[in-house]
Amino acid sequence: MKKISIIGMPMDLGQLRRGVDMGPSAIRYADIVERLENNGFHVDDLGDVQIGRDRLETDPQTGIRNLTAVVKSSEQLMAKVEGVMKANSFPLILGGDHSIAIGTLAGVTKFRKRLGVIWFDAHGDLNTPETSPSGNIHGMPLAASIGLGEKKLTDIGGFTPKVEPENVVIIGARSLDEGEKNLIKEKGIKVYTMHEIDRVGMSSIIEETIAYFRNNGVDGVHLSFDLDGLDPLYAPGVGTPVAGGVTTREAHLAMELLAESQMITSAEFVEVNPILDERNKTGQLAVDLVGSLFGERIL
Ligand code: 4U7
Ligand code: MN
Ligand code: MN
Ligand code: MN
Repeated sequence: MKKISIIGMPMDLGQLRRGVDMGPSAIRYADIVERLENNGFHVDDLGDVQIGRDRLETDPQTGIRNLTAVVKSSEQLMAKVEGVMKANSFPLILGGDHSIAIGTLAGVTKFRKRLGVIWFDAHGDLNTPETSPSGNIHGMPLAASIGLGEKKLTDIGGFTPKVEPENVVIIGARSLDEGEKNLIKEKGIKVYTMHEIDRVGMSSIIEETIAYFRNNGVDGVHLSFDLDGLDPLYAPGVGTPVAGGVTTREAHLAMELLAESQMITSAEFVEVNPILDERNKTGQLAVDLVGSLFGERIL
């Protein structure tokens, strides 16, 4: 039987809104374990990574917030993910803000030479301390993972980069900072903005993404799913909502096609903030999408 290991990462240090540390609880409350068991998986919930609470630091040189605590917590997540990978189980990480992806990818890429990454998000998360308008690390994890920005973030686990820019596909983008736009062009990162989703449809985009990864010869694909990729109508419980996003059905279709491809080898669902949510709508949607990613079908 296929095994899935759930790791809760209740980190809120990558941004300024409290409450995203309750994301893992909200997702568990929506019965993620039962949902996956009903799909025929053996599920191990490994509990939460302990997060240091020293959140008041802003580096005067770089403007980065809570760097020390984020680095420490990311190393712990990396170690847990490594353990799961070693046991040949599927790592499913529940956030927490998107800064957790730095630790997830550090753990996953100890076992992958050429990892593909799908970054489902309204944002690019490609800021470096130089380009960041906020100093918030949750806007930097994709940059850090391709080796750009603060060394303490890029070098977690003792190696960098974790992922090559040509093996990254961003889906759902509609809020990119100037520095991020420049980086996307400079590094040739594949981005499907909302414009492309509207024009050609989600199914073509996922099919193209799958073909792109196959052609690149990746040895696994990580899905980093920021709930703010969805329109705030469907996912109101996020810290940085942007109007004009992906619909619930488009997101399900994406998950269903990825399930069919059997390409996804690790995943994380991030930025669920139950304090900002409406009766756990966003936590429930995360679990519904996990269901589709792991093979649930309407009929
Ligand atoms: B998330 C932002 F400036 N780009 O860097 C920044 F608009 O993980 C937002 O995608 C980042 O939710 C959003 O602070 C990070 C801002
Ligand atoms: Mn994000
Ligand atoms: Mn986002
Ligand atoms: Mn956000």
